[in-house]
Amino acid sequence: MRYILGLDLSTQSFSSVLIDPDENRVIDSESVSFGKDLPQYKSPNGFLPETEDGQVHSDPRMWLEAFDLLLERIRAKGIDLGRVAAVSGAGQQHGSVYLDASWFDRLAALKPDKSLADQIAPAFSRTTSPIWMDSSTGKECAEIAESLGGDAEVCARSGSVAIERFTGPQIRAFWKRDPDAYGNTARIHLVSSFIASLLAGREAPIDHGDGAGMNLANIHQWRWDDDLAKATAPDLIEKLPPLKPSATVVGTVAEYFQKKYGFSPDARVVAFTGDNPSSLIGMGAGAPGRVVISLGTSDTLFAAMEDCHTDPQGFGHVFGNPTGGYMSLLCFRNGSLAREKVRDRLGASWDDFDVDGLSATPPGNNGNLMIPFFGAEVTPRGSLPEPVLSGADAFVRYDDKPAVVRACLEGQFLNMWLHTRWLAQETSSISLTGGASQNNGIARIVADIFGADVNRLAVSGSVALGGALRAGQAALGLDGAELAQTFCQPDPGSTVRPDSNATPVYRKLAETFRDLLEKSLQPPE
Ligand code: ADP
Ligand code: XUL
Repeated sequence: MRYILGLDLSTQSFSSVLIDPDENRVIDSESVSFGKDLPQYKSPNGFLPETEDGQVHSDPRMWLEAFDLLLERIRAKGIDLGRVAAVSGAGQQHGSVYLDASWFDRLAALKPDKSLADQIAPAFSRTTSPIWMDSSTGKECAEIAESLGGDAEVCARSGSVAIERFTGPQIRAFWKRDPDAYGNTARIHLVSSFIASLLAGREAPIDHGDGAGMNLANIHQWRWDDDLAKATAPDLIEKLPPLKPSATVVGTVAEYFQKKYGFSPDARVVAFTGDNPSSLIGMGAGAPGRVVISLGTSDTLFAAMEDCHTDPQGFGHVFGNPTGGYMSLLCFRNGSLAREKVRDRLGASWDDFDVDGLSATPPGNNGNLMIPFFGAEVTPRGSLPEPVLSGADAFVRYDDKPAVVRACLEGQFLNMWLHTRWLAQETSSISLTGGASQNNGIARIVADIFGADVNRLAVSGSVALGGALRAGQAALGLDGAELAQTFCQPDPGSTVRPDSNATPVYRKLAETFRDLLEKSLQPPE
């Protein structure tokens, strides 16, 4: 009997899924919540409080502690991790980890009688890690673009214009803010390649899926771009691990994990990727056709691309598809956390966002509209100190709960619909994933706004599942299409079909929403 393990180090949690590819079963799912399980890091949503200039960081020791805790929980359930034949996984995209020269020796000499955090933390040349929510690097983006001759050139090479949360601009900001600590940095990993390195006890590469989220890779030749690297920070390429295909086998599971958690010395580690590219595979959307909307901490929309084309407005991205070729991605920073803020401000519950709660108001919300951004947004790029509400007096005062709930959701998904037109991709069916995807009210609004069937998969946790499926393919030679057929089937009872009366209402409302957005949005902080 052999198992495959998939891991997911996302914004708010570190999760796992264990599958048996021969019996076609999910054996176990486990999760460590940073906020609930590791409160000592004072990061209720997985990150430290945002600074006034828009910096958002996480403590990488928290990730290490969560890694040990996650594996300990699986082991404590009596699951035999010695059966794991292959492992892969994903990290939240763009986040970066900064290590001094001692990292290489520490990595090779991990001892099972001590924790990962105790052994690795002394190697951090930057004690906190900037994550994807950081919007503090507008100046650095402009400098990188200028040095390349404009946004269009950065986008043509890297698949995206220079973007605040992308790793290159973040590295440049670090170099400018603390040149000594940058000089003391021997290796910069992404969250994904950092975890893969630990697991293998040796340096793991950055894969094409996550590497494209850095504004540093040439996505046509799949190599670090000299000009982009020079425009970012001195001597940068030597501080980066190599850029490799997502299917690269890094090695076998390190002795630390064998001794501590019972892994076999033969278990193979496949390069990790970003959470969105991993979810593409976990949703069975590796080949063009299925559009995925992920409703995690951020909301994202992504799909495998038939041809590599970029967003003329500069909000969307092209990443490597872990199965080869390319994928598109749009990220909306005001996802679940914005829904939670609206919910809490109204004293509401998720039931108010579900089908029954929404039944009190009609599609189009009697003209009540909301731009539901709290602070910075990335699609479109800009900022609002508070959401903008336009409509009836009681609504604008937050006194009409059902109307505010509907306006929040309609605003989020009208914004998503408007900014995904450049993909020019048929969306006859959409697969939803992420924490909020279980909410049928949200699924209904997505179906009606996009005019497409919406389904959910039978297996939840598509990011970790994507890791397991990729590991099965790359390390065990299993057939990707067969794995997807088995593990990525839509749950037949979950399909929500669009209401043909509602979609035309939303097409018209999208124009009004766009006007309000253009009038209201302020430049990035
Ligand atoms: P991430 O992978 O980014 O850490 P998840 O995909 O686990 O995030 O999603 C977590 C989010 O899901 C929570 O922040 C919460 O707001 C949201 N969520 C959970 N249940 C519901 C629900 N029934 N309706 C709406 N949102 C929900
Ligand atoms: C994608 C993005 C987020 C993170 C965290 O560009 O910034 O979706 O990957 O989930």
